[in-house]
Amino acid sequence: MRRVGLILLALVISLSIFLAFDVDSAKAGTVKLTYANFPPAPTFPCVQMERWKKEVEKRTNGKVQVQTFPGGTLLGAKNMMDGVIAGQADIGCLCMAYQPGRFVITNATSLPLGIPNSLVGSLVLWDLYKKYQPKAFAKVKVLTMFTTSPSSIMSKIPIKTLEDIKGVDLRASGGAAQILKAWGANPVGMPMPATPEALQKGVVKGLFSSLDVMKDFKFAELCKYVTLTETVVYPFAVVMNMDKWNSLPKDVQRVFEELGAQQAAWTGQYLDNHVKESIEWSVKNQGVKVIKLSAKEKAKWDKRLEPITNKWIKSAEKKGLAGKAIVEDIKAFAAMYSGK
Ligand code: 3IO
Repeated sequence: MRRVGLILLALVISLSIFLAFDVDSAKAGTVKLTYANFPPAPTFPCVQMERWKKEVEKRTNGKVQVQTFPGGTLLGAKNMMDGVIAGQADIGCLCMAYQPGRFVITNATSLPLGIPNSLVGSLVLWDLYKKYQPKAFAKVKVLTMFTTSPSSIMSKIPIKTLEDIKGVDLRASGGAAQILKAWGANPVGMPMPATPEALQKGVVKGLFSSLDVMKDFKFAELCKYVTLTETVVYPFAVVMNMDKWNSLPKDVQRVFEELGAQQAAWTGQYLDNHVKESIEWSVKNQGVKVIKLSAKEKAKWDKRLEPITNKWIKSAEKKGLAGKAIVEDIKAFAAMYSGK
């Protein structure tokens, strides 16, 4: 008799465990995703990540839950793409300028072609990606792309002329580094999160990037001068592990697809506004001086950039890419989105 009681008790316990699990998995159908990012949480790539997370959780009625990892806590600037391919994170945000040889087509957006702001840059980059479907992304699902606003020089010393910039160590990556070289600076390549220490230690005298970082990385505390060159953007991509993508329910895939262009536009608009705030804060709170090149000086700086695009076209065509068409498309898309 006692034995039967024990067996019954065991049955009841296993049944309730079974039911508890069942409730759990019914509430589930829940998809949990990890999203890795390389710079610190307050910077724009992470602000757009949080916006995407919120939007996805809302549009899927909580069916998808995204756990975000800012500050390189899951994957860093240079292993982002391979880490996502390997499944160390489900989703990752990367700056393509850090691997210029790997992302040749999309990095063409950092040629000096006159992209005027982050919104236009982001829409142009997304269209370029859609049109050319670069092989570099064959192993991942691309969720969105966006660019910074055009780069300017932030430095510890005032730079007003080509004589001033000659031989100066300035941090930049990818296409932006080529621009600095043409102006006669000495470009030093490293991802953005390594830059605060390089500035602190005096390894570089400044950097060449989008001006949001004056505030978000507090570079305004060290770099008291901005030379407003507003030349070339840095392109970014948000990629997802392909197996993970294929495992998603169709309705979730639809939400992600729909967000691709919308997220590019949102990020562009956010950054354009944020760059304005950052400059204002730098001038008002940090006493930063903003230097505008004289028209005569600007013409000299621009002239130095003229060979860059043709050189890029030749080298792209040697690799079997439609170099000229890519450049023409970037110019045409940029003109269209600028309302020209
Ligand atoms: C950038 C990268 C990480 C966080 C904020 C940022 N603002 C502009 C960039 C561009 C970039 O990747 C770079 O290295 O200049």
